[in-house]
Amino acid sequence: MSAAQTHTSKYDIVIVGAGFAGLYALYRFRNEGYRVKVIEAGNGVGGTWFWNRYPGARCDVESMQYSYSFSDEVQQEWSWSERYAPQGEILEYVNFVADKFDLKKDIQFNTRVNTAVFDEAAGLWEIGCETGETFVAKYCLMATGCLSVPMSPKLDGIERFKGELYRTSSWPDKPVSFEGKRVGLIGTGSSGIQATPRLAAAADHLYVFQRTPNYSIPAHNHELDDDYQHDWKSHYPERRALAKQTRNNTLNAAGEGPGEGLSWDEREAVFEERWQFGGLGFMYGFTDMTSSKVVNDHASDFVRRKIDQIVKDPETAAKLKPMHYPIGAKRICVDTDYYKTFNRENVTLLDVKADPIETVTEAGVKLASGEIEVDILILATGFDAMTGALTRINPVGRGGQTLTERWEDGPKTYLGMAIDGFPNMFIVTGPGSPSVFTNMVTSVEQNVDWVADCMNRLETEGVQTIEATTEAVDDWTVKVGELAENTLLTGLGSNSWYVGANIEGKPKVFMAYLGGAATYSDICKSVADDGYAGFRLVSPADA
Ligand code: N01
Repeated sequence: MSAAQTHTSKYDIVIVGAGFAGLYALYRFRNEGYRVKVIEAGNGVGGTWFWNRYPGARCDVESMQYSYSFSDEVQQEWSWSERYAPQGEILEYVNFVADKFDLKKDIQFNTRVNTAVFDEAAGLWEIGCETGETFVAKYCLMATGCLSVPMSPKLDGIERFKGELYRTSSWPDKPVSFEGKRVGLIGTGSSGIQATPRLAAAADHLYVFQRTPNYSIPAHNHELDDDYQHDWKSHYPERRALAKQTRNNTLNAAGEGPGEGLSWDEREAVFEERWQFGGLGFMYGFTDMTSSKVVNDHASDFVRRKIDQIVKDPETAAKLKPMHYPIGAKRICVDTDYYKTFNRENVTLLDVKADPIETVTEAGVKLASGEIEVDILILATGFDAMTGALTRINPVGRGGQTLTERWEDGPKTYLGMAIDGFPNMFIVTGPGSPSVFTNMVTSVEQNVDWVADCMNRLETEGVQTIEATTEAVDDWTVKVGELAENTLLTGLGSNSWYVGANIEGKPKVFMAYLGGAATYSDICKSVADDGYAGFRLVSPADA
């Protein structure tokens, strides 16, 4: 091992991850005068947008909103080309921000963090990397993302496959040619649904292996004209402020009332209007979309009827219709021409629940009914969501307790940001925060600002450690669970990554706070205003 590899460096804060969260945290903390280091596994910034380069990858939050608000200069200088930004443009955007503020000089790329140990005597975190390097800091900020660790699907024989094998979640940084090729795609979540039309257009034949059909709403994506952008840019401060008062940090014309008391025709009109407008806003038509079975059944049925109208072959349409879970219980998808793609001659939908995958062979995929030969196999099989990146590092806290021990029954946090037994460690948009139910960029800024304000106060007051109390963590976890229990997102529809159902052995716990982003932000603020209620602050004199 070289001298450089065994090197130990000391900082005020080590940030793990250089996605949207890590970059903003670096900007904010460095501006506050802290010595900061960001450690990133990839060879560039962007996190999820760095790795997920698959054909068709784009955001499902509108571009004018899925962007940083902390710098008006950035807001004014950057121009988005489409209503929903493609992956490549978001990657350009994060690089633009990183270069503008000269952030890359404090990021160590190509370095995967694999350990984090709290040294109780010194009151410091020791962050270990696969390179052998150790970074020591008073504070550790986990900006590791909610959907950053690909899950490994159980696919017998996958190592035998002799063709090209790709994962949407770690797509190569080079063009992949589909011309004249038979392509197999396993998985029909957001990634698979976005990739399908693009693959179908480029390949000789596309086989879509679907285990569970998903509800997908048209994006109605389009180019953004200058007037529209100008209008946003001249109203950014008030629009950002309004967005922060919503449940999901997004201005999406949320319906103000419940749908349950309305007539079928009245609800139908709202669904139709939202289908025509496109995007995730379909789920915000009524305040009881995910709590009223009547309203949810109607919305689910509405999408199924749309599938019947779009897909010409009734048998294919029947396979594409989600029948056994409420809309929203799995994250809904936003697509461009997904259902229509199944009208193409060169696309075959295979229902692998009815006709299961037995094994992957050298030449393709063997179903119970026979072998499908493909030249390229693509896994769009999802992530170990919300907790995967943290449990892989498996921080060791006070008394040698590991995170996986503390989270044996599922993730437990205070505000999604702190864990008892893990002093001076914060998570950005961790489990127990609204995170994936919101515009993530705004949620990231809110969490980072809260942590930065907290650290400033601790430093001013000479506090050595801050640690969530077990009582606060337990109470918050109960609250998160209760909010989810009052919806249709658990129980019947709980076969989703929201509850860890896609990972064998993972505790089945709903992992996001459903009280809404605005309420969450108010709670965070009052915790701080109350002198960090629910946290134990220790100064050298108390030790
Ligand atoms: O992953 P998923 P994803 N055999 O877990 C199937 C965000 N995102 O990468 O449902 C056969 O949703 C699995 O089947 P089933 C967004 O939050 C956002 O698509 O378990 N199939 C499912 O169909 C999203 O929700 C954007 O029965 C297998 C699929 O693989 C999240 O990331 C774009 C299988 C996995 O779907 C995850 O989306 C992309 C097996 N052995 C992603 N194992 C946008 O911004 C798994 N599957 C638009």
